[in-house]
Amino acid sequence: MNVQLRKPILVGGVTLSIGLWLWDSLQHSLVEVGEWSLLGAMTVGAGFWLLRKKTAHKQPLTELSLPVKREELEQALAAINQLVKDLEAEAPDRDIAKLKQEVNRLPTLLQRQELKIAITGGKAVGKTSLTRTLAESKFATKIDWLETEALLIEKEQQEITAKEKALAADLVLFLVAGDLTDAEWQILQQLKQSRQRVLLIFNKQDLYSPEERIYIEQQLQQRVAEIIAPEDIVAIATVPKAIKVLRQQEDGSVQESMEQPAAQISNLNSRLTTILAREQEQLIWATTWRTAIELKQQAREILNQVRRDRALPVIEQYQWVAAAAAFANPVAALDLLAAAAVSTQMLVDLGGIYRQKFSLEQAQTATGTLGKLMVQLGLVELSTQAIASILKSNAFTYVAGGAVQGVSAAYLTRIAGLSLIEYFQEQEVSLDAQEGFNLARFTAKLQQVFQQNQRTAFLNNFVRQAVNRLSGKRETPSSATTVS
Ligand SMILES: Nc1nc2c(ncn2[C@@H]2O[C@H](COP(=O)(O)OP(=O)(O)OP(=O)(O)O)[C@@H](O)[C@H]2O)c(=O)[nH]1
Ligand SMILES: [Mg+2]
Repeated sequence: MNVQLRKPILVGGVTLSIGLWLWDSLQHSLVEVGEWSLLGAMTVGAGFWLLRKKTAHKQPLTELSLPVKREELEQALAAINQLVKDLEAEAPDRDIAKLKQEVNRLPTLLQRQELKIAITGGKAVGKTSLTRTLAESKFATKIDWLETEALLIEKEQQEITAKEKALAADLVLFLVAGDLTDAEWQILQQLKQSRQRVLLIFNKQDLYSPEERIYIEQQLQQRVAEIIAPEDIVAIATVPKAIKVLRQQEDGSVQESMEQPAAQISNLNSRLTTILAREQEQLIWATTWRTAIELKQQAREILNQVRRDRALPVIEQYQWVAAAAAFANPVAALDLLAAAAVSTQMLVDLGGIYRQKFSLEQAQTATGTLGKLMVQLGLVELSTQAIASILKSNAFTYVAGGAVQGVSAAYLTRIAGLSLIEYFQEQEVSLDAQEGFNLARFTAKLQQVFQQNQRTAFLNNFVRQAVNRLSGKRETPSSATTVS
C-alpha cells in the first residue's frame, strides 16, 4: 500500500492536555428507550435479552407501557426508509430485494382491518380452552386468535417461538392460574419492553375461595403495577370445574349429577370490547412499529458490515502511517499518541464512513480524549511492553531503533480505529438523533477491542508484519488485519 503523509493534521496538533469533554448532552427520548428494549427483545433468537433490572415495586406505569404514538411509528418508518436508501447508495451490489419488499409492505400493514390476538402463558394454564371459547365469542372486529406454545417448560426453542408469536400479535392475553412466578414476570417485562399491549388473565379462579381470589388479584396487581394497569388484569374461569347438582324427582327422591358450568369470561369479553373500540388503531400502529424496528435492525446489520469492509482498509492505512512517523521520529510512549497513534484524520475518515459528522475541531478534541483514555486504561503501557518483549525475542535478529515506537504506534492506531468502528456501529443502532459522544460506552468498546487484540498469536503476527514493513519488506495481504 502506498502510504503518503498527505494529511498534515495526522502528526500535529493533537495534545493530550485537552480535558475530557462530551459532545451534546444525551438525548433521552421515549423512542430511544423503547427501541433499545425492543432490539433486546428481538435478539431473543440469539439468546440475548436485555434484561432490565427488576426495579422497586408499586410504581406508576412506566413509559414503556404507553401506547406507541403515531409520531414514533412515523419516525421508525422514516428511519427504515432512509436506511434502505443508504444501503442502495453505499452497497449497490448487495441484494436487498427481500428487505425492500418487506419495507414497502409496511404501509399496507397499517390498512389492516383484522387483528391478531395471541394467547400465551405457562403449561396447562388454559390457553387452548380460552382460545376456543373466545373464537366463539362475537366482537365488532374480525379477530385471528392464536395460541402460542407453552412458556416456562424448559424447552428453550419453544419458548422463543412463543415469545416471537406474542410479539408479532397486536395484543397478548397472558394467562396465569394463580400468583405470578418470577419467570412469568420476566417474560411479561420483555413483552412490555417491546411495547406490546398485554392483558394479564387470571384463569381458573373457580379453584380458589372468594378470599383467595381477592388476595391473588391484589398480589397480581401489585406485582405488575409498573407495567400493567389494574383494569388490564382480568379474572376468569374458562372451564370451571364441574359442580354437583341435586335434583328432586317427582317421586320425591333426589338425583345427583355433575354439571359443567358455563365459561365465566364475560369480564374479559367486555374488557376486550372496550379495547377494540378505543385502541384498535394504536394496536396496529404498535405492531407495525415493531416490524419496522426489526427491519431496521436487519438493515443496520447489513449496512454495518458494508461500512466495516470500507473502514478496515482505512484503519490499516493510518496504522502504517503512524508506524512510519513514529519509527522515523521515535518519541516517548506518551507523546506517541499525541504524535501519531491516535489520528484525528482517521477519526474524521471513519466518521465519514459511518455518517457521523465531525468538525476538525471536534475530531481533535475527541482524539485527545481518546489518547488520554488509552493512557489511563494502561493500554499504551501494556502494549509497548508486550511489543518490546516480542521484539527482543529470538524471532527478530535485527531490530532498528524506533521499532518499538513504530510498531506500538501502528498497534494503538489499530485498536483506536477498531474501537471507533464498534462504537459507531452501536451508536447508530440505538439512535437516529445525534447523541452526544458517550465516553462510558466508548471506553467499554476500547477495553473490549483491546482485549480481543491482545492475544499472543495476534500480537506476534502483528509485530512481524509491522517490522517487515518498517524494514522495507512488504508482505502480501496480512493475516493480522483479518483479526478484529
Ligand atoms: N378448573 C378449571 N380448569 C380449567 C380452566 N380452564 C382450563 N381448565 C382446564 O385446565 C386443563 C388445561 O387446559 P388447556 O386449555 O389445555 O391448557 P393449555 O394452556 O392449552 O395447555 P398446554 O397447551 O398443554 O400448555 C384442562 O383440563 C382444562 O379443562 C378453568 O378456568 N378452571
Ligand atoms: Mg394448549
